[in-house]
Amino acid sequence: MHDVNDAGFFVSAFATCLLVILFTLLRRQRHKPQNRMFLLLTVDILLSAFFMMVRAFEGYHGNPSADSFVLIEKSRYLYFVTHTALAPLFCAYILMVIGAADRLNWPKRLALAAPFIVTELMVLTNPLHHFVYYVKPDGDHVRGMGEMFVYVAAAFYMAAGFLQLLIHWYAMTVKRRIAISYFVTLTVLGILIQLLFPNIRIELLAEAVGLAGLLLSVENEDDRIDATTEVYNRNALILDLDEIFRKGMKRYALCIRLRLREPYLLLEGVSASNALLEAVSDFLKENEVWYRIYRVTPNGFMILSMDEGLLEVVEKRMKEPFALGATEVRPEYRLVYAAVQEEMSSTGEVLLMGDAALPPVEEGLLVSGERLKILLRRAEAEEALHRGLQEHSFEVFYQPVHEGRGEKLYAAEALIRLHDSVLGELYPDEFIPVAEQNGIINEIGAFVVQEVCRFLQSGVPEKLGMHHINVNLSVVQCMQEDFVLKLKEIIGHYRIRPSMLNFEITESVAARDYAILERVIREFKENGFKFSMDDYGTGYSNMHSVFCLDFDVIKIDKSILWEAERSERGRIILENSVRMIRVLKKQILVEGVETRAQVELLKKLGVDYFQGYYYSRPVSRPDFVKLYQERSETENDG
Ligand code: G
Ligand code: G
Ligand code: MN
Repeated sequence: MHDVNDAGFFVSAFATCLLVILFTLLRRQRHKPQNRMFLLLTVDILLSAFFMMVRAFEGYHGNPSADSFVLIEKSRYLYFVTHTALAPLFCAYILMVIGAADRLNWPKRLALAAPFIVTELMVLTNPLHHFVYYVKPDGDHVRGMGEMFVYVAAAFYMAAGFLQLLIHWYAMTVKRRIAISYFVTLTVLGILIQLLFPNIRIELLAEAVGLAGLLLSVENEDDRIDATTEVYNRNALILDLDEIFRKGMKRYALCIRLRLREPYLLLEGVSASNALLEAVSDFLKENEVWYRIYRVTPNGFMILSMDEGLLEVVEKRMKEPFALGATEVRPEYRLVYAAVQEEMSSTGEVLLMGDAALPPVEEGLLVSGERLKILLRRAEAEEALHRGLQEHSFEVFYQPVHEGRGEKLYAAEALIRLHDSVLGELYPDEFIPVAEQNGIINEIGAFVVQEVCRFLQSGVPEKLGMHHINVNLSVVQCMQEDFVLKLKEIIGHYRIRPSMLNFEITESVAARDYAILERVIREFKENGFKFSMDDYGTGYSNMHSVFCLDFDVIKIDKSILWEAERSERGRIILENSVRMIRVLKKQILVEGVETRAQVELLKKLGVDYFQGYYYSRPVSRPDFVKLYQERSETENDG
């Protein structure tokens, strides 16, 4: 019935499967369901080949003994058992490769598996009912009705897999198309040849070789895998997201953004950050059943899932420490969570969940819902900042400061504006915090100082009687290396005296970065620059910095002035603030002055300088110059 040629086919199929299994196991990435299904499929073909091999060898011994007869029968039975699973496994594998499996809920999965379960049970119990096949005492194999069912089920799964392939054809990379076509063609050819020439038992070998092709291409995702953490890389995320949006698939996206603190890195060495990334990705892989993990940034993972419950699992785990060797580490992290079709409308937006500057930590570890909009708006602002630098659409506006006595022009505050070609007018309240986070603040700062220097160099400010121009500084800027030196270089280039510049630093940040600030202010003062404390009375009132830092001027925030007009309590606060600052022998500027009544009130209190819409809004340099030249002309006329 079988000759040794058959055994040759089976041995080859067996050896090929063994090779495929070996390489699959040797590859490091094998945690994904798709890889496990591939392994299962290969093992199934390997076993089929093995049982056929045993049958062929035993059958070749000429007159089989009773023992070998039993062995042949057992192999035949086991071959049936394993071979029945082949088409369903192939179908399941295809569904996983194209990502269709994720979309099936459990009832649907069960329905799809039903024909397999029924036929497999039928084959398994065949010794009881001989419905599938029957072996006559002389060894002849008699086909039963059941075998028809097995074939029909197999045809159903092959057709289903094939259909899904055609539907998803254009979503696959060319490499995948070629590999899968190769596998399908070989399998179909193998079956056909075996049907037409029953002596050439080539089907299993064809399938095994096809599998080897799949291993080399589909299963080998080196170009999609991140080498350190062995999850998908950013490129894979972009391709997958493109498909998700093209097809309108429903997904939840969760981004875990780790912050690897500097002191920690210095302490543990750079490899510690990799170890932490691996520990976090290991946890994610543990839970990877129906979701995919990507490394979207050097310190960020993105998870795409069908399952909303994912957020809860990750939130809970991230509160626990991660073990790195003998030490336990609690990484700082933030989570960004969104429903992909409802809240995110493009691949670019989802990527922003990993890339965009986040709102401050104080507002919570999780960014989702309404706050996603803030995130997206911040990201738009960030793009506008880059555009602004390229298209030169930043402009410095000036708002006058007047003397308390005589109300003459005393100085001006430089305030940055961004005329964006896409979003229109942008104000520093919105973009300065973003610029501080991504470092663009340093370029903006340099631009402002240069513009102010140009204005000063023109000689017009001095002619108008101005003593200096106020420039806002954020603490982030002060932290630049050689900051004071760089500033001196710039003003030296324009031949400006340092005392023509007065830097404003906001009070609320002064508390946190006190040590840095103290040093920078000392350096500034040593070099002849002036200093103001901005926004006094907002946020944290840091008495220590008011007393000890060497400010020339304290700027009382507009909210204090406005509250003084509204309530008795507000008036007491303003009066006592002014008195305290006078005792400290610092000069006082009040901003937000909008009415004559406010001017009179502040004059009575003995405030040194006024700034506000009462005198002028912040305006462009030409408008500012025009305004004061006109004013001095009318004064001269009168
Ligand atoms: O002009 P406006 O009220 O929009 O300014 C809001 C805030 O933005 C100001 O209080 C000021 O602190 C900040 N700001 C304006 N211009 C600059 C600038 O050039 N550099 C920095 N660091 N901050 C600025
Ligand atoms: O950082 P600082 O508080 O110095 O910034 C001053 C900001 O306050 C400017 O951007 C300016 O637009 C705003 N401002 C200045 N004077 C007035 C005023 O009289 N009324 C109001 N509403 N805002 C003002
Ligand atoms: Mn200011």
